[in-house]
Order: sequence, then C-alpha cells, then structure tokens
Amino acid sequence: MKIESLTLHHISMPLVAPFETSFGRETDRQCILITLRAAGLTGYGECVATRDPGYNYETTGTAWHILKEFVAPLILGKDVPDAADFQKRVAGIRGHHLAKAGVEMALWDLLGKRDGKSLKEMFGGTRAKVEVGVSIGIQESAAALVRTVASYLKKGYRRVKIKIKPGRAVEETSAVREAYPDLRLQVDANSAYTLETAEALKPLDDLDLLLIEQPLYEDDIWDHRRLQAELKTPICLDESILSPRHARYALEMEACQIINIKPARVAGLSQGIAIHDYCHARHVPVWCGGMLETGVGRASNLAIASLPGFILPGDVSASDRYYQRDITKERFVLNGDSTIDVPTGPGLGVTIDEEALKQFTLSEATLKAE
Ligand code: OSB
Ligand code: MG
Repeated sequence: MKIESLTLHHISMPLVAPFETSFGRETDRQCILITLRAAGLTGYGECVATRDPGYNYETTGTAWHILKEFVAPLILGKDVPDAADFQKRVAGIRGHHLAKAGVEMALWDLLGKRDGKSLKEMFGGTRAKVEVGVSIGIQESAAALVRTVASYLKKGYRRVKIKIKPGRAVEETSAVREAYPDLRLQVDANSAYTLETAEALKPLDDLDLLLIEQPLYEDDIWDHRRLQAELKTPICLDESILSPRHARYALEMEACQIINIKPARVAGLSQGIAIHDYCHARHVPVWCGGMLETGVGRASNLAIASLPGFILPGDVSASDRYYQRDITKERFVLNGDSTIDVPTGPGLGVTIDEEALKQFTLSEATLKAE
C-alpha cells in the first residue's frame, strides 16, 4: 500500500494503580500512537517505548526521533506491500525495535482493513479466546501482595505473575504460595540479579512456579544457561530475546525452557510470529508478554496469542486492570474462564476514541509524502 502520511501522538495515560518493577515505578503510562494513512484507510499501531529507559534503552523520546528522522522517510510515498517488505526497508536502522514494531502494527491494521480480514485471520490464529493472567507489581509488603493477589483472583484471573527484585522475592513469593497452594504462579525479575546474587533465588525453586522470568542481565544469554542448569524451575527469557536468532541461541544453549514473546521487543509482529513458529516446531512453550498496552496494543497481543504455540497464559489483562479510560472505544473484558476474546473486526478490530486520544496527547506530529 502506498503510504501517504504518518502521524505520531505522544500520549500519557493515568494507570488505575501504580505499577512497580525492579527498574522503577509508573503512575502514568506513556507511549506513542502511530497512525498510517493509505488508500483512504487509516491504520493504527502502538509503540510501547515508555518515558524512561528502564525496561530497555528505548524511550518515547528516542522512538519519536527514530520514527520521524529515519523510519518515516523509508515508507512515506512508498508502496509497502507487507510486513516482510517493511522489515527489509528498516533493516539498516540498528536496534530501536519498539519504534519499528509500532509501525509494523499499523501496517497490519491497514492491510487487514483493505482485505476485510482480522489480524487473527491473517496470522492463522486458531483460538477465538486466549487464556490470560495478571502481572502484579511490587507491593508494600508480603501481606499487601497477598491481598492484591486475592483481589485479582476474585475478578477471575487464574494465573498470577509477581514482580520481584533483590530483597523482595522469597518472602513475598512464599507468602502467595502459602495462601494459594494450587495457583498457577510465576515471577519476573526484569534483569535485577547477577549470577552471584541469584543464589538468593534458590528457595523459589521449591515453590512450584510455572517459570522464573528474566532473572539476569538483559544483554546476556550465556549466564542464564549457567543458572538454568542449577534450577528445576524453567527460566523464561523476556528482555534477552531481541530476534528470532536470539530465540535459537537461547534454546541451543539451553539458557531457558520458555520464551515470552513481546512482538515489540523483537521489532514487530512478523518477528514475533517467526519466534512462535520456531518454538512451536520444537515443542517449546511461548506466551504473550505485555507492556501495559492501550486497547490498540492489547488487540494486537490478543491476535498473536491466538496462534497455537501460545500455550501458557499471557500478560494480557482486561482493560480495567490498567485504565479507567482507554483510547479505544472497545474495552477488553475477562471471561469467567480467565480468557479474553480475540477481536474479529478487520485489522486490529478496534476504533479510536478521538476525544480520549485528545485528552491524553502531550504532542502530535504528522509527516506527509512529498
Ligand atoms: O517485564 O513483562 C515485563 C510491564 C512493563 C514492562 C515490562 C513488563 C511489564 C509487565 C506488565 O509485566 C504486563 C502487562 O502488560 O500486564
Ligand atoms: Mg518481563
């Protein structure tokens, strides 16, 4: 499709409750909404870079710069037929995966709207609804954490992930396990440990966890192999997997047994699908991670999670777990069986609430083909 314009909205949305991880605490979530126009159609994508470089090195500021100065000139006025062509065009831009992924998402939305197909249909998704869990930030105390877990179980979530960091892991996770002996439970350290300090995580190995997510350095795969050799609990990698190649390295090295697929982290949905296909062929379980997405990114996550290899519940919770007001008219709700329905409308299957978008916009820019 010949791309006529690209619009960026830097937005900030208040979270219903602060979200604290080993790298920081967020009360408002920033991201960039990307709009592509082509052939009388509008496609939307979400760039999940946040205000601070805590999860990885990208921020809303770096993404804005890369999108405006480098990605836009490669697509404006150009015929971009599909995601593979888009990836070829941006291959000369090193890194900046979150920026690239936002545009690829908008392209999929355009293509789906043109063809009258949902992302799920285009990807070959096999499920109409996907199993989901909830990711719970670091709380004030172990007792507060147990109360928070209880509140989500009451809402119907049947899998819980808790954020951990040094000094805030064993007591907290043990308390949740004691309160809920049969709960599907997992933890996420967001790279807060070293091979040495990870010794402190050994007691977690006896808590029957589904997985331990990204305990070590974000730029490392090898030391995860060393740690995995000492644990019976599967290690799952998030930050360390930046491409389908990394997925192969990690599995060949036996650095992990499970992969968290966040399409944004690997530069786009097409790359996330490639990792899914690679893992599925090897019977390696994957699940869909989250970045506190708006309704736009949430629709995209649900679509990819409908692929058959996503056998573990994703971090794709209901809209009300994150935002009182979202930028999509659609809100995602939790079904009684801890699932969320995959959108069926053309493209992402969501519509933008322009009023809400205006309310949350910090700055806006439109770039047009010459
Ligand atoms: O590591 O999975 C992570 C949120 C922001 C940055 C990193 C992570 C997360 C989450 C939240 O765990 C998942 C969600 O969107 O509910
Ligand atoms: Mg993670």
